[in-house]
Amino acid sequence: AMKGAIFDLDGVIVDTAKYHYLAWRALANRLGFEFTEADNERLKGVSRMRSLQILLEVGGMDADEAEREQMAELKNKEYVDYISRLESSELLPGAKEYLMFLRSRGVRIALGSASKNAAFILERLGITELFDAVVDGTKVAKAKPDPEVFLTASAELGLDPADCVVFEDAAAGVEAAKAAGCRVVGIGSADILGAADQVVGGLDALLP
Ligand code: G16
Ligand code: MG
Repeated sequence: AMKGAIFDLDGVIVDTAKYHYLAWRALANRLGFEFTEADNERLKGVSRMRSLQILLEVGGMDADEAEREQMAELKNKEYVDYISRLESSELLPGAKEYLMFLRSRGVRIALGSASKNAAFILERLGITELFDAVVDGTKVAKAKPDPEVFLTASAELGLDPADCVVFEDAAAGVEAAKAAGCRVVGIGSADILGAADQVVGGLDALLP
């Protein structure tokens, strides 16, 4: 039975991908090239510095460490401007309801996100109190598909990974969860999330 539930943030609880996209596109334009929504698909679930590396590849650009740090900081400033205006109406359908449903059943709940802005986003959405543990990009060293984020989240819940279910929208996240020994529910399309144990369109589909 499911004793713990570990949720990815972007694409599972809230659609912050559109704000990541706007901020990355602004950076690309400033650097003198286009960055499309199709290009942005490659950044989902991927860490900030790895995202920048992909973006620079798209633009056929090279940058040294110091320049990359500066670019990432610029992008993040713009992204934080967007998410400062985030409202609870932007929660994905069924997200808050499903978290509350699981809590009512005694399931322990963790966040397992790559984002360094996760705690701030949970605050903006007013759902911080629904989580027993928050594991995000500030706490883990190795990005998904490495299992670290989900192993840490299970440990913080005091549970065995085998007793935890992970909810993920990115292929790298599904891979990470399987590697951690968790069950995985993919959120999105089975074409991309075929490695998951089950795939649903959104958390609303899991409500009783
Ligand atoms: C999210 C997004 C990624 C983003 C990453 C890091 O991950 O899906 O696109 O690059 O966080 O975000 P930040 O720049 O805020 O640290 P997740 O794991 O919540 O899907
Ligand atoms: Mg995600």
